[in-house]
Amino acid sequence: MIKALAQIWPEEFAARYRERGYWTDETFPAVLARQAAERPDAVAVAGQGRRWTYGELAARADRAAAGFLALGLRPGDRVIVQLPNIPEFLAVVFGLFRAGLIPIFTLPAHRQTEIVHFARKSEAVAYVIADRHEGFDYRPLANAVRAEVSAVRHVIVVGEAGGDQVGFDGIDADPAALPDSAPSPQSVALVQISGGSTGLSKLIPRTHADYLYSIRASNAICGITPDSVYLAALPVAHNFPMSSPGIFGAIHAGARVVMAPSPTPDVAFPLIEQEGVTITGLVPPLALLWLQAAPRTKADLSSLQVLQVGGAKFMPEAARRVRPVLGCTLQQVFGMAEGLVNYTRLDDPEDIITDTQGRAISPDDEVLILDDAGDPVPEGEPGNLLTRGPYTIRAYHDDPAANARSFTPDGFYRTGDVVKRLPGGYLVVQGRATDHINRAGEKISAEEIEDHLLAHPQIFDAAVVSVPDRFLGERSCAFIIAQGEAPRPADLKAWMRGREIAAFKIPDQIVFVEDFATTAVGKISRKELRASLRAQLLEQEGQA
Ligand code: OOB
Repeated sequence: MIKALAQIWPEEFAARYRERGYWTDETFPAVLARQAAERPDAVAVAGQGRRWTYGELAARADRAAAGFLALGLRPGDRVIVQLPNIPEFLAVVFGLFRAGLIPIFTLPAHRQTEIVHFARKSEAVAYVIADRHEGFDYRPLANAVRAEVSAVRHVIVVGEAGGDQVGFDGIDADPAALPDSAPSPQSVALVQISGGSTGLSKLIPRTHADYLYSIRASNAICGITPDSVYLAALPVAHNFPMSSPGIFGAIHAGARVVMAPSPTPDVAFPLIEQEGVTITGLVPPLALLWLQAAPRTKADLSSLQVLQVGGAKFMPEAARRVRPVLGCTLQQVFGMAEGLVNYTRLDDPEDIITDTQGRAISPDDEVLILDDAGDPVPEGEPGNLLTRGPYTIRAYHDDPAANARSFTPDGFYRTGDVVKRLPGGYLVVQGRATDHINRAGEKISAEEIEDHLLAHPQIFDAAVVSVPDRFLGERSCAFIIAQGEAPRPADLKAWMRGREIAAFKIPDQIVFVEDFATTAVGKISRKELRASLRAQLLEQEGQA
């Protein structure tokens, strides 16, 4: 029996969200169909030498939808999508939406271990890849995934297919045969993956109604109009460049998406000039690179009106340089794939824009800031952020243990972030209570990496911690107690790569220690152990 994918709010909440106009009857397939009817000749997406109008994108998506169904996929089936920033991303995903199939969004950096986990957990029956990207061939990866998870029956390749894989162009079928699909607005449209602080990433089912509400509201806050040009610089499978307002916001507004093959200034700056890009989103390390490169570029960046920065804390000193150096408005974005997104508003006073991470999208986003005992902290004091609202999930897919940890009995999501609230509801991120490493916006679970390390025959115990890093924001450091002879750090890193995991999860730093003895007496938790090791390291490095 396939486990149903659902996301359910108590009826009193659902009724309120519908009444207040947050949840409507709009669904993803209808979004593209509407734009294709209203502005068939406007450019929807450009990139890698391709330029498709709304009419063309919708036609491609419809043919793909018919093709997916012709392969034998059935509405409600889940499909792993692992694609880089290419125009086909939109054709594939809107094709899946049109056919009633549910995309599971994974990152180009993910490898066999992660994809197998997502495929099993989502019970996926198909897997869409690009043939190659940044020197990596995804076709052998797909074969390896299929060999491990036999339920994955089809591999669809954008580009050249290998063996029994099918080319995306080849699944092109006559859309006349497509059923008039009208998914229920409260059904699951897509699955995002969690950054995850304990163990493996969890699946985040998002409904048409909740996700589209966050997108429409984000468009209003970010000033997206049909004249906007959104540069997709971060990997578009991430919630931030996908929906805040991202590529889906642009499509919803009839604006243009420009797919950047790389977010670095040498690639992105010429694209800004060529396409007249008006808005883009970056993680802080990339924003720093842009600030460094902008004064020396020959490219004309004057079309850029808004630079969004989010995914990790953007320091006020850097934030203050955005307007003078890039000549555009900074927008800080503090969000999470589980839901809640905060934005500074474009017309906020400069100090709010530079010193806070914004305020929630919706008047019905409930934000609690609690101490460890669960009591509200005084205004302006740091505390644990919990939230509930019209686009924040109530549960992960098929994970009772994680749900018990991450949600309160009355449905609040425990974000794991420590924030303080300023007047007007503006939040300042102070840190976090959970053990993950936020490496340039990529979230890494300490526990997941420790589990990999413990599988090494020469490792007795391991603790992975985050360490402040001038460029990455945070880097990962693995403290290791060897069993017998210690492996060489370079060999250990190579061995970790052999575990077939995303490269960003390989520890940046490895420190061998004799034992984990701490000043604390008796048995301490993993969390306390990690905190103590981090403190020791910072003291040694003179950073404490
Ligand atoms: C975004 O989503 P995720 O799911 O990759 O990560 C969420 C976590 C937050 O809980 C927080 O710990 C951190 O990322 N975070 C920030 C931040 N934005 C996200 N920490 C400090 N300052 C910020 N501005 O990262 C995400 C999703 C939608 C929009 C933007 C970011």
